[in-house]
Amino acid sequence: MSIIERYAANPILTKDDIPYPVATVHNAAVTKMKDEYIMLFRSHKLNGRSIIGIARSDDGFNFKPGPRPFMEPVGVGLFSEYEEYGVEDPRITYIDGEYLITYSAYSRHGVRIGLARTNDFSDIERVGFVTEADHRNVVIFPEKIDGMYVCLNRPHTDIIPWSIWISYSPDLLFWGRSELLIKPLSYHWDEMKVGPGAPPIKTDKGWLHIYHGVFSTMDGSVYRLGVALHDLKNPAKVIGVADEWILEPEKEYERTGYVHNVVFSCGAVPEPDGTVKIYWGGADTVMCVGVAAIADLVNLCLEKTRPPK
Ligand code: BMA
Repeated sequence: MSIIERYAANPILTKDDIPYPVATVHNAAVTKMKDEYIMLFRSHKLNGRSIIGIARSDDGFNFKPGPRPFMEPVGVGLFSEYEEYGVEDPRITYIDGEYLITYSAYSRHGVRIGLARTNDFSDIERVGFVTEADHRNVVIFPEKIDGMYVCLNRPHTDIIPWSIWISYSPDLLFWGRSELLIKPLSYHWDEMKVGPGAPPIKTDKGWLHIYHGVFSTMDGSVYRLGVALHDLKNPAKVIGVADEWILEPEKEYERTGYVHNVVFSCGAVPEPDGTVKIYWGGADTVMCVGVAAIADLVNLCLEKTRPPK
């Protein structure tokens, strides 16, 4: 039996549900605003560049998309220069009464991370860029720790396999004190690269972090999901990284599509009953959801571990 139970009616959102022309619906951030689930999903437009749409749900499974895109590259100022090729893979963190949205901004200068904020998912304010080029997958912790904002991120480098780092900020704009926490492990399912997935979830045993890992095969790359647990007071301390993946492309909607053999998560919603709804893009084409017991994921990090780096 799988540690994540796939929702029987997956995929939960596809291009056919969207009232404007898109080729894909994937890699969505999901959060709860009062009793409503809000999903920000990535779509390829028909020119191959990405935008972000919004969908809402009462139960976390049945989502109704909004009539128009939520975020598109803006045409003015610094943002126009750095978002020219599209906005991708959002993450949402609710902290101090507002929702922070991090996203990958692509341009002729590479990929970097933009930060936006909203109180209500109708008005959105772009705050700034929080990295230079060659960073993706920034997830912000839902609490400040010792007065600092904390994030996990993933710089690109030719020197080592792409790894998960931690950084701190007093004001959300300036980030530093960076340290490498989790590296791909040779001859392992995540040996090619790892990257933060969903923003970390607070549990009594530590911060639970769902990440993605990539393995290269003769048939292309396979994207899977894994879990790690970070110390509550000092998240730079990795308590355990599970040796086994928690989800791999198995279903047709994960194995075939825009990019084959991909499950990629940007969001998970913990529920009061001790479960977590995990959202993932299938084959960069559709959105899917599954449910896991938080305790099972935590135990996997504690009981079957591999070295973090
Ligand atoms: C990564 C990113 C993700 C995508 C994945 C699989 O490099 O581009 O957005 O889901 O590849 O194609």
